Amino acid sequence: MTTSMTNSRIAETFEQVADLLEFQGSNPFRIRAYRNSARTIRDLPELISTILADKNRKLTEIDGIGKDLAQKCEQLVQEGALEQLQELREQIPSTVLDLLRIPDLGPKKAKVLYADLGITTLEQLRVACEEGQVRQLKGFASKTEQSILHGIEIAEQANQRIKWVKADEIAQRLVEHLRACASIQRLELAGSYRRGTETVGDLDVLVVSDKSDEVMDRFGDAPDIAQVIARGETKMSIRLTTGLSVDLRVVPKESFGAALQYFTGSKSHNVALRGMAKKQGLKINEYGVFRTENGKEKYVAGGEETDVYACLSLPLFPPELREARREFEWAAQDAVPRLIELSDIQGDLHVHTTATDGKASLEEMVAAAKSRGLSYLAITDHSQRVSMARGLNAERLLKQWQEIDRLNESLGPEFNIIKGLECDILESGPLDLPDDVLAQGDWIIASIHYGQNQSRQQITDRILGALENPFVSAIAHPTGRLINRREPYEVDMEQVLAAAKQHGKLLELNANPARLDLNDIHCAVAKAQGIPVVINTDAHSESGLDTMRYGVLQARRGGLTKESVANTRPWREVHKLIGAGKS
Ligand code: DGT
Ligand code: CA
Ligand code: CA
Ligand code: ZN
Repeated sequence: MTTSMTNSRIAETFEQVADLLEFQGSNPFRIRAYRNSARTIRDLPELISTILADKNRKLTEIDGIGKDLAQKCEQLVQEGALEQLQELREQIPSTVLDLLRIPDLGPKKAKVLYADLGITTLEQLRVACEEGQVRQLKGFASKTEQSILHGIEIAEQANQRIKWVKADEIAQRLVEHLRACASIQRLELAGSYRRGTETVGDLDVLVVSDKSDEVMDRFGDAPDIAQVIARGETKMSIRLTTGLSVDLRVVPKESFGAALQYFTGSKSHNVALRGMAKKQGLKINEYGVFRTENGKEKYVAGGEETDVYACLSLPLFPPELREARREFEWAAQDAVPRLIELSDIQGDLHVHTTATDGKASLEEMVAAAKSRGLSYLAITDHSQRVSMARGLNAERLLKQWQEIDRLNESLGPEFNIIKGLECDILESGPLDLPDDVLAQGDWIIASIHYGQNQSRQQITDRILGALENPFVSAIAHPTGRLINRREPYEVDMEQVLAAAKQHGKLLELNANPARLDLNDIHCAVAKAQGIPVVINTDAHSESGLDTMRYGVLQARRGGLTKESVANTRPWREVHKLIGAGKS
């Protein structure tokens, strides 16, 4: 029996069956039966699998579940899949399902498009709309063509996972909208968003209310809503015009903690947790923690997340660690790391100014750093190779460093401007400026901007070469990836980490929300090997300094503590740390 077959997965399966049947033009009563049962099952307070496991009970007791559907539930729970759905999928091209994701198109119209114009993909549909073929079909007006074209964009975007930062913007706006609803007693965002993953598939919102209708009305009126995907008693899903979908669940007070735990995930963390619960004779699901006594299930906890974990003698794990990686092992040793926080950061060691491609002057960047409570800032403009950004040659660089010396004198001891440089690692291997120049600075970070398509060996060798240079203190954005836009370049991170360790160098976690390299795994490895990570914004403007929090979030996912991050220390300690790498 597959325990992962939740009610919501059963419901989803029935909905897909209904969609496909409707697409085929099947009997409307049959289709409605699937849709109704999907709704019923989704909102059932008990798990279908629990009822099935009880010999004294039958699924057909549930209103709206006949013999046929009861049998299908059984098959789903036992085999994890439904034969009928697989058969339907074989009969209909899978891309046709993409058509169903277009807001307001629906299976009936999709069927006409397929039958009359042979359309099976979004791209074919776009062409047909643009050529005016669609308006000639029965039931389609030219206005529909316009809205289909718009809908195609939404459907295409719906395929994509969005960057965390974008999800954050949307989530904050949505929360603000929902907060205005007086019927909401508690509200929390769950899912991958809460765990701080690099990209987010959809948002999951959890609400406590005893007026779920009012909450759902408000939710259905969300800013930038494109479509209500489904609305039930306790669950509702919408799609926004950006293509992002948002799931809302309304739960009773006593289930809030359990639901928050469940819907925060990750799935694998939950699976592991359920296994542990079982061993202790407990059952844990989105409604609470239960113990069976005298054949009766007794609610033990569920109001608060802490209580749910406490039932299993576990600590309240920071959401960022809930990936079934090492958190349970740490908990067993009472060694869950105390994760780094934004307020631990004391300085930023990678920013640009108007001398190269920054938007603010040196003085403005310093003032902005001070106003954000930092006590040091390294100015690391680009070196000459980055001609697009008017990179600095030796002469301009040394002039900038003189100016920094002057400014530092006027600033007094509370704030340090660090003479830095982001020195390019040239395509052919060497650094962009000679050692005798680099030697005059305090903080040289090396990075790759050109020749990113070179072989793994070439790129790795370039970085290893930079790590051997006595004047280089860190490698900036070590993999060069841009999330959703550019893959990391080919680089052997194992070798890079080993060389950083050997030469006493630091590795940067770039806080730019599109970069975020090191990734969480790299961070964890760096920590395990004792390589200090430095979290930098790479700010090109004053507000760029505010991206530090994205870097801190990524660091937390990697299990980094205050101690494992270099720029949580005062500059003189960082200076000592890199001094070791220079000798
Ligand atoms: P996403 O949306 O793809 O970025 O990732 P999540 O983690 O937000 O996934 P989502 O939205 O599908 O579900 C939210 C959470 O709900 C997930 O992290 C764990 C929980 N969950 C959903 N479905 C299942 C399931 O079948 N089994 C278990 N154990 N947990 C589930
Ligand atoms: Ca999600
Ligand atoms: Ca979801
Ligand atoms: Zn930079």
